[in-house]
Amino acid sequence: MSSSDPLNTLCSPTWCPGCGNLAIWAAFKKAAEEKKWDNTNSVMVAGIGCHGHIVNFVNLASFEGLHGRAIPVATGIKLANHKLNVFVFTGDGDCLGEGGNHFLHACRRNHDLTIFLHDNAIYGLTTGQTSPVSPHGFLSKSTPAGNPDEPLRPLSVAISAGATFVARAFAGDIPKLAKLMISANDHPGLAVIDILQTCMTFNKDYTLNFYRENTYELGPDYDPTDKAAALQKALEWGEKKIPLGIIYREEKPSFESQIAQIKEKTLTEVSPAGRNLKDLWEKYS
Ligand SMILES: Cc1ncc(C[n+]2csc(CCOP(=O)(O)OP(=O)(O)O)c2C)c(N)n1
Ligand code: SF4
Repeated sequence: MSSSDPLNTLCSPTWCPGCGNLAIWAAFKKAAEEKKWDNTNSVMVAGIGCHGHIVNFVNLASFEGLHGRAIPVATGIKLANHKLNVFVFTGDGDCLGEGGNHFLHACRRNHDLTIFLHDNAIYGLTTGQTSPVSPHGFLSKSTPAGNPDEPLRPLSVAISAGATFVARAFAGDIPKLAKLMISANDHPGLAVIDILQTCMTFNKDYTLNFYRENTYELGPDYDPTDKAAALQKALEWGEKKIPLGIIYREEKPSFESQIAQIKEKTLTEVSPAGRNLKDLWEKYS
């Protein structure tokens, strides 16, 4: 890595060689350089998992929450200072397993967050267990006889819950992913990108070749504003049937734009001077 790059930290990535997180990291830095996302305007929030290590390799203000709790931390930060770009880096286990309830309600409320779902269809950090998006029959440490569950299609959940920018990307195409990250962040409201990434070490089904052979780009004749068609697209999965690109897009007021108390100023700009919190403190302590 180049030491002249202000987004680099002093420590280098510790992900396994060939891990898809390396490509997501490179795409995010490319987008950040182009859009000048820095410590004056942006913050990263991550969950616990291999994906969450990204906060250690980008020189931006960050917070790594508990497993499954990246989204509630991010909504708190966004409400405290809605002028910040708040980026959420979450895993398929983090976002759809323990954090599933938070994902649903963040989509429903249309919080102005940019969510990057590092989707390797496995629990990487805990050394390879089946996740909510692993395929039926998937062999792993936690399902040695084959996964009995059907996989969740996260983008269909996002659309039906109320997210207003819903897209999928393949981590292997860094320039395209960086461009999509910028579009997602430009969108006012909840933006989520399902980023298909490899876990070279534990997921031997969803390999680079699998993604290369089975994904396709949505063409110019696809209309991402048609919700029923988008829902159908979001449910597509299979041989040569995994769509990439913006699947759904809708203009709708974000949660933050509707809150009267933060219309004029961010909460961080409101001085606490003159407010006596002693009585409140005593009542509840
Ligand atoms: C509250 C809590 N529950 C469970 C764990 C154990 N745990 C840590 S990472 C992880 C799964 C990670 O999978 P994913 O979110 O898909 O991220 P990846 O490692 O694949 O990037 C689990 C279950 C934990 N640390 N804390
Ligand atoms: S275990 Fe998988 S997801 Fe984690 S760093 Fe290694 S390759 Fe990447």
